[in-house]
Amino acid sequence: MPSTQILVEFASAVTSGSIKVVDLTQVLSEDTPLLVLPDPFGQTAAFSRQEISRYDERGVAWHWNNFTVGEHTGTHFDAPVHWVTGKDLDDNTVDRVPPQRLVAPAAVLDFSAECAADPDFLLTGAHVEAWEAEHGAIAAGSWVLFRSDWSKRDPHAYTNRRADGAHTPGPDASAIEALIARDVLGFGVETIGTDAGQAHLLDPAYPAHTLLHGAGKYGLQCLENLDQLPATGAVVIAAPLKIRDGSGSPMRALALIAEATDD
Ligand code: 23J
Ligand code: MN
Repeated sequence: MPSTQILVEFASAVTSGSIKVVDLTQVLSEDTPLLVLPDPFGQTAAFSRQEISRYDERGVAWHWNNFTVGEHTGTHFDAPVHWVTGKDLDDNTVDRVPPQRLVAPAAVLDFSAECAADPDFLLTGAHVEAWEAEHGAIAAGSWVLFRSDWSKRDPHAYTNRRADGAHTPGPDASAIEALIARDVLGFGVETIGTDAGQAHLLDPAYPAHTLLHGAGKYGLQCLENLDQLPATGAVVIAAPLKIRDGSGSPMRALALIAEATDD
């Protein structure tokens, strides 16, 4: 049974640094890379801000801004209502994610070497099984985070757009089916979408969005610092803004990890 002692120990471990807090969040700015969909589809808005005052006649002692941003710009959370397959599910919007689900364990699948060798690398169900053979079964209710090291790329190589669209790694349908079979909480990536850049060519098109959201699962995109996380044992805090009926939201995503000790 949990006792108050667990939280006392937890709080002192965070304070002392024996539990480390890793920031998984990109800086959100006018320079944040954007998903670009082909014509004639609508586009997500870049981050922009409008100054209200800066210690001046508009506000002598205070500085503040308004800002504009897409629900799916920068490090963000995808709710099931984002995709047509999740549109009729209960509690499918960001404001209705149960708060208990905003804190969850993470399995980190490192396929960065494969992604370096092939920008169109597709994670499959066989890759998920191979990872489990080494690290153990993925627990129900976990985030599955796909480490591609994409967040280490410069902005041009990050979006990796060519005439035929973006070339970035992602899962195929078999990988997402494996995760749904394990009843994961959702799937998180370093790239702009939970789907690969060429995922419109897969069957079904956009398998991560189509299958995950149809199963009531969540997505996380544009994560950073996954290379600082252990394969298992991290706890992720990923909390979207509580936008009424929102399909997604920029957020601050954090991971808690136990620092290695000598014992
Ligand atoms: C809309 C349409 C296609 C995609 C996306 C959004 C995303 O990646 C997203 O941010 O959810 S692939
Ligand atoms: Mn999204």
